[in-house]
Amino acid sequence: MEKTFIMVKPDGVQRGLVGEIVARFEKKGYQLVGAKLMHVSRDLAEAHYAEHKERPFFGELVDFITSSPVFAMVWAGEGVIGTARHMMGKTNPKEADLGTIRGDFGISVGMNIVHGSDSAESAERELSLWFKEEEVASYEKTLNRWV
Ligand code: RTP
Ligand code: MG
Repeated sequence: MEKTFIMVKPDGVQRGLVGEIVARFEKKGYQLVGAKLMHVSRDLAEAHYAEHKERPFFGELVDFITSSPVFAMVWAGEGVIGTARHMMGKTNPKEADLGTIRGDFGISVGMNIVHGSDSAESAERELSLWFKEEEVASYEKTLNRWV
């Protein structure tokens, strides 16, 4: 089953949006198979955002993601990587459609509430970075036949 890494960023946790975001993925029909509230080390933040190392906002991005706990999750289901990105909306909340997480709750690009893997390769890389094998559950979701 396809899996992706989704994270409620520090602004989302501080604003009490964890439940709202979990609910959106649950209601869509996806399956939660891993979750933890955690402080992010600088090493993990830098590894996670390695593709942006040369960008001018890299330092701020690492400062932000390590500033307060995040809620890291693994979601599973058909097409979950791409569909989760649609559900999150565009990177800049000012351009994100209403009805998406960033469009409904975000204002600035630096604090855009949620992260989601952007491809199968990113999902594989990020899941191995953030979750140990034993932290990801495998269980039958019997309602799967309805969605
Ligand atoms: P994310 O990785 O956090 O899910 O976001 P994304 O794929 O939609 O966007 P990405 O290009 O990977 O950028 C990562 C994060 O960097 C911050 N950013 N700031 N100041 C800026 O111009 C700028 N551009 C990007 C955003 O917080 C973005 O989520
Ligand atoms: Mg990204």
